[in-house]
Order: sequence, then C-alpha cells, then structure tokens
Amino acid sequence: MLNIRSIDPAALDLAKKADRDGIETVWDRYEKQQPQCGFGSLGLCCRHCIQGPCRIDPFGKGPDKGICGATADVIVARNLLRQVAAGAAAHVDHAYEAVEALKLAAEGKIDYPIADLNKLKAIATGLGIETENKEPNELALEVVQVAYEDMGNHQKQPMKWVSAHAPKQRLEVWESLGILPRNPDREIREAMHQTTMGMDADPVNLILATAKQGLVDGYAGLKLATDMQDILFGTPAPVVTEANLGVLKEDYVNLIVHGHVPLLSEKIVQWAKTLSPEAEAVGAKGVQVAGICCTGNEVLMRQGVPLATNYLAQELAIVTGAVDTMVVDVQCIMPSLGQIASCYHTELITTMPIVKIPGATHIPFTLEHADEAAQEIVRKAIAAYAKRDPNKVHIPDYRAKIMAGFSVEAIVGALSKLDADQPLKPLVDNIVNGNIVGVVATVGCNNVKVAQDIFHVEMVKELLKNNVLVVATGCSAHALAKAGMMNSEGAEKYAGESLKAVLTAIGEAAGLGAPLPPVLHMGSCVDNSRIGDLVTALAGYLGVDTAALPVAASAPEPQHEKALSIGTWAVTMGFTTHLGVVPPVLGSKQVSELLTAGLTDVIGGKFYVETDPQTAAHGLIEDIRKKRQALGLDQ
Ligand code: BF8
Ligand code: SF4
Repeated sequence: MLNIRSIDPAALDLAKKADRDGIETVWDRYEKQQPQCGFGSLGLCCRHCIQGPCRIDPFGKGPDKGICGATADVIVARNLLRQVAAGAAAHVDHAYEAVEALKLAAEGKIDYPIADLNKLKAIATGLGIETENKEPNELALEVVQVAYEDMGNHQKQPMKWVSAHAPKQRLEVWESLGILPRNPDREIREAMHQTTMGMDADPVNLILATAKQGLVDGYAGLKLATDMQDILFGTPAPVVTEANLGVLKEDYVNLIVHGHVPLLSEKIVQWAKTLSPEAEAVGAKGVQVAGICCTGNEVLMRQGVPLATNYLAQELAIVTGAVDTMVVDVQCIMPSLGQIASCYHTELITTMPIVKIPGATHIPFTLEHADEAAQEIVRKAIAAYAKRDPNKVHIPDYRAKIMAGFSVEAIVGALSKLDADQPLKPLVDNIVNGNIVGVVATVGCNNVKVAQDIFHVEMVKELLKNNVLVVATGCSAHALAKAGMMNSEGAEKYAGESLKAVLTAIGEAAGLGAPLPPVLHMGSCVDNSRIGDLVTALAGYLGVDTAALPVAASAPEPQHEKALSIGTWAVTMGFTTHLGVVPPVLGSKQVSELLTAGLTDVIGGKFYVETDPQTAAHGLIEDIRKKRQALGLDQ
C-alpha cells in the first residue's frame, strides 16, 4: 500500500508532472523523514517541561520513567489528551467565528442575510426559546446569547448546547462519568493545565478528561458551527456537480477555495458570478470556483460548487499550472503551498490573522469588509489568468458526477415522500428488516502513510457490498466522490441487492428517477454534527440509546488532531470508531487497552484500530451485527 502515492488517477498523473517540474511534494518529504522516530510514534516522548525531553524505552531495557517519575502510561495519556484538546480548540475557534458572524448579521452590522428561518426557529425551539411573534433578527440574537453564555459559562451546569441537543440516555452516562463540559474554553484550558508537569498522573482520569474533550468538540465545535452556518447560509439540499481536478477549466479563470470556514468562500462564490464579465474582458469564459478540503465541502453542500480534491493532493492542484488563485482560510493548509505556488503563476492568498505563509499575498478577511476582500480576491484571480503559462498547464481529465447536500433535513425530506407522517419510519423499517444491515459514517482525512484514498474506497466498497449504508464527510467524502460512489450509478455498481432496492425505492419516491447514491455526502468535518443529529433522531424515534444502534464510525486515513477529537466524540456517543492509521498510543498497554476495550463498559463506544481495509469493513460489520442481535433484530 505504501509503494503508491495515491489511487486517484488525477493525483497520480500530476505527481508525475510534479517530478518532471522538479516540485517537491508531501510524498517526497515523507520519504525524507524515514525512519520516523519510534518514541514519538509510540507516544513515549514527553516535552512538557524543560528538564526533558524524556523518553521511555519501549523494550524495557532503558529508562522506564521520565525525570519527574512520569510512567509510559502517564506520558502517553497526557500526550493524547493534549492532541484531542488541540483538535477541539480548532473546531471551537471555528464555531466561535460563526457565532460572531450571526450576531453581527442579526444586528445588521454586516452584509450577511440570515438565510434559513426554519433552521433558526428549530434551533431556538430546541434551546427552549419562545419563537412566536419574534422578528428573525431578535430570535437570532437570543440564540447567539445562549451560545455566548455557553462560551462564558462560569457555573457548574453543563453547556446548554450539550444538554439541549444530546440524547437523554447519553447525558446520563456522561453525567455519571463527570465529563459534561461546562464551557469549552475552560475545559480546553483545564486540559492544558492537567497535562503540565507535576499534575495528573492517573491514566484513567486522563482518559476520562480526553472523553470530555470529545464532547467539547462534538457540541461546542461541530454542532455549534454547523447550526450557525446553516442559519446564516442555508441548510443544504441535494445538489448535483462533479468532483476531481478535471473540474478545472483551461479557458476559465480557476479560483480554488481551501480551508474550512465558509464565511469568506460564500462571498467569493457570489462575487465570482458577479465579476464574470471582467473575466470575459480578459479573454476567459468566466470564473470557475472549485474547492479543496472542508471549505470545498461547505460551498459544495450549499452552492453546488465542484470539488477539486482532498487534503493530500492540495499541492498537486497548483501543479496543474491552471490554478490562477488559491485562497486559504484555516486548517489543513500545507505550509509548502507558498513555495510551490512560486514555481507557477498561481497567486496564493492567505486571509486569516493566524494563518500567514511566506510567499503568499495576505488579504485580511474581516466580516465587516467581506465583500471588499472577496472582490479583491476574485480580481486578483482574473489578473493572474493573464500570466498563465500554457506550456505548464496540464489538467488531468478526471471528473466524477456527484450528488451531495444530504443534510438531515434533506434526508428526512426525501424519506417523507415515502411516509409523510413518520419520515424516519421507512429508514428504520429497512434497518429492522435487514435490507440495510446498518450505517457506517466514514470521516476524516488523507494521511501520507496510506496511499491517498485507498482505505476510504476499498473499505466502503466492502461495506456497500454487504448492504451497509454509508454516510461521509470531510476528506473521506471527497475520496468517495472522486471514486464515483456518490451518484446513482454508484448504487448500481457497488450496493448489495437489498441496499440497492431501498436506494432505488427512495430515489424513485423522491422524484430522482434513479437510485439515491449509496454514499450520502453529509458535508464538512464540522458537519459530522449532522451525523450526530441523524443518530440522535433515530435513537429518539426508537426509544433506545445511540450506543445500541447498528451504527459505527470510521476515520480510515486520519492525520489531523481534529480527526482524533471527532473520533473521541464518536466514542462518547457509544459508537465503535475505527482508525485506519495507528495513533501514537501503543507505548502504553494500559492506555491502548482503555481506548479499545476498557472504556466500552462505561461509555458504550470504543476505538478499533485496523490497518487493512477489508478486515476493517468486516470488523465494523461484525460490530453492527452484534448490536442488531442485542436489539433482537437478528437471531
Ligand atoms: O476538517 S478531513 S484533512 S480537511 S481534518 Fe483536514 Fe482531515 Fe481533510 Fe476538513 Ni477534517
Ligand atoms: Fe520529563 Fe516529566 Fe518534564 Fe515530561 S514532565 S519532560 S517526563 S520531567
């Protein structure tokens, strides 16, 4: 698996061009890092104080404690807690920005209309806010107030975003474990404190603190961000477009949006349309916007903007020589982009005060001047088009048709064509009768340690063949989109017979005239909250705990700390959560055992590490079958 860089034909094609053009890519740098440090890989290195660094000998021949006396178990558990807290911090910071935007929008101080009144009312009602006879702006401000109170909660009671949205049975479990978060910033601060020199030395206590960070991530990060963004920009509904680098066009200005937060990219999509005549004036046919990583997913879900590629091929997008401008916001942006852009005519634009890259042009993005920034960026792309060197351009002709936009509201909308009164019933009935064996959510990244996309695609093929419905987000969704698993033909090609029959029935009823895709694109990584909302609704409908549902999660190629925090949240929801790359915990038998087995008794979920895609698929199916049996669905 390691000998090839990718299974995506566009990426393979461009990787060769990168070699020809003398461009160093992520794969070259990975090779130069070999062999990677064994202590770090096992989680056995501590740099938490400057008496260190301390390392524990995994073979038991050298030191078995750090200078302060910290054991392997303590060092591994502390490192993991810090990583998960960092992932949660990234998501909470993202959510915070979205809350700020809704507040300013409701006050009429910025030019962002509130797009989705139904979502606003639904969120308000869920929070116990009276919605009758209130202007949208007034209601939005009341919702914002609850979010801000959560962010600054100095009391002992948990965050409202958790208590209002989490499944009841889960709340009881989390309360009994003492892991209900009070205020996200306080919990992240506490995790940093708890892991400094001379603090917590109890691995169990540290792992429980890690679970708490999972809840911070799930509710103060993912759920809060998605809720705010849906209110501001609209809740996604099905859209049809294409995925892969072949969506770039030789005769258009190509502008790539990359990162995570849709506040700027929504404006860019809008201004790209408006300023299209200016592109025509320089000889282009218009402005083609395409997305990388989760910003790509955000504008795909709501605006039908095509997907360019996922994490591992971000550099290769520039190697096409056809990207006039790449604009980035936050997270998962390789620092190497500045250097690579300088080898082509591509203008790399950074926009956020905490993400500056040498070689990039910095155009500060503020909510107050969003339109100006977006216009300036689109105009820079149009100006860069004239500098394109046709001899350097190579756009690989690979594109897959995709249908995306499957918010919970969109899924319920499609199902309600089958049963208007109880829209979840057709889905539940088909799970009960075994036509759908269960549901697996595939999430997360690419990781250079795995050939790009191979784990996502091979594992999902096996799941679909065995009649497991797949929902996907993040770079996993990109991978499955590029592989042609997000269209009706994908149902014909990959789904087992009974799953195909269900997808066909729903597709026909929803007026598609064809089956639903076998993999439903539910959005960006923060949109994992949509998956949370769906399972919460299913559990509520059935009156069971989410941990009892025949549902599992998988991050087949995780790289980011955010993937660890999302995975931790999935475990707290009671799901078996597969990781296809081993996280740095194997240096502690106790921590590894707690994560993969010991936690289950108290929390219901567990991590499951398996590095072979087929074996992982069957492991997840076996887990789902056990849950079916426990529910009395199978013998
Ligand atoms: O937040 S899946 S590589 S892009 S971290 Fe990053 Fe991982 Fe992609 Fe989206 Ni999520
Ligand atoms: Fe070493 Fe302890 Fe300092 Fe870590 S906290 S670097 S184990 S002395």
